[in-house]
Amino acid sequence: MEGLELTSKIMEYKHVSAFFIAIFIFVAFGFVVAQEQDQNQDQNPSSRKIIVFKEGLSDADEARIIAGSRGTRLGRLRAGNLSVVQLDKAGEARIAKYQGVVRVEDDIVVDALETVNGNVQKAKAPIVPAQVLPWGIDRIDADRVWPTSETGAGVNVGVIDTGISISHPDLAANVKGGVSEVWYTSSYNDDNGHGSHVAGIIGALANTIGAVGGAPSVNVYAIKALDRNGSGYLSDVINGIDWAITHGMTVINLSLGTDVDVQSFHDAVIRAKSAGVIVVAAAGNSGGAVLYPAAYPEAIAVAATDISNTAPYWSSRGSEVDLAAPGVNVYSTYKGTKYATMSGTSMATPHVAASVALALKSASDSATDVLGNCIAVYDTNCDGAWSPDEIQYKLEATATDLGVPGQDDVYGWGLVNAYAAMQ
Ligand SMILES: [Ca+2]
Ligand SMILES: [Ca+2]
Ligand SMILES: [Ca+2]
Repeated sequence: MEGLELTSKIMEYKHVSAFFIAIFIFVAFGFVVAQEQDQNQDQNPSSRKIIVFKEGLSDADEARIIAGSRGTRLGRLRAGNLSVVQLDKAGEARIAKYQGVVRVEDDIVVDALETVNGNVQKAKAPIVPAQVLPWGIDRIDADRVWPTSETGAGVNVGVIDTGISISHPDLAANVKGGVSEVWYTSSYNDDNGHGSHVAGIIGALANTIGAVGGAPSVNVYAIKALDRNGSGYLSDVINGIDWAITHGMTVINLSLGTDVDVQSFHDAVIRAKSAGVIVVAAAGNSGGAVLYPAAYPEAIAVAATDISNTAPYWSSRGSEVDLAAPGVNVYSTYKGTKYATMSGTSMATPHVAASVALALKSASDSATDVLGNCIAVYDTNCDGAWSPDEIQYKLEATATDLGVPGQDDVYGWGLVNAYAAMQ
């Protein structure tokens, strides 16, 4: 019995120590598990997704799918079947399995495309400089169009950007409206400067001060989709494109881009072109591949040139480049009442947008042969109106060829010429 008792005491002792060892292992293992979970959470943060629902899905069904994926809807886009939803990795996998979900895409960040060497006037007391003809406007021969009394009046150009200064004496009269798609403000006033610079290249006023745009009587609309740092969510840019479609824009200027190809972005550009909106976009400043949306075939992709008609090393290149335009040391309006000299394919793009605005006012070359067939070179359906394809072809056919003869990866069809496009 004693032996047994002893054994039992040893057993008891063993039990106790096993108990403590077990607790130790449990605690230690639990700590490791907790650490792993933390790491997983760091690796799988919840992120913004664009959810493309099936057309015609009810609000209740969409809400049920989002709730079932433990997501949070941050907003529904103007294209009603698109929503921005905050999801973690598990939710992302779950939502993609619903039959009512067509696609799950990243709500990536897109950037304004000015280069870093912008020379921004920082004068506190706004000086009012006498009007100069910026070299780029001179180079595309926009100034030769104005005496024919074509200055872009009545053409609506949407600038999808950081907003436009509503207080600028060289812009305000042409800014006819707009919208903010960014989360922190309902004002389309420019809190960065990039959008005002782009807007001025298109439509700064022909008066006695500052700069003058390529189409100085155009109607400019501020579609704010980029924030004060010049970046924005793709969902806001898509919303801006859809605003442009439903608010009568004829041209949209996209001096922004990303190297990520997102189907919903492409679809928005396709929607715009199908609605008759001419989409002009910056090729990019990497010197490498053309960015999106410029790389989409439905957009006019614009590369940059300098004062000696040479593309800077940073102007992106590829078969998608359609046209070149001045984009180095471009003087234009800026935030508040300022002016700035900036560089980038961001600056080249609005030179083309202005040329489009002028060319839209050119007369149709509609003509028929004796059999009644349309033989127009530009108005190829002889309907007396300009479609996006017709205008693009007209600008390309009348551009000044640069670089390798004919279309090339650096200059596309060449340097845009607004005056030649009017003939
Ligand atoms: Ca002016
Ligand atoms: Ca036509
Ligand atoms: Ca060429």
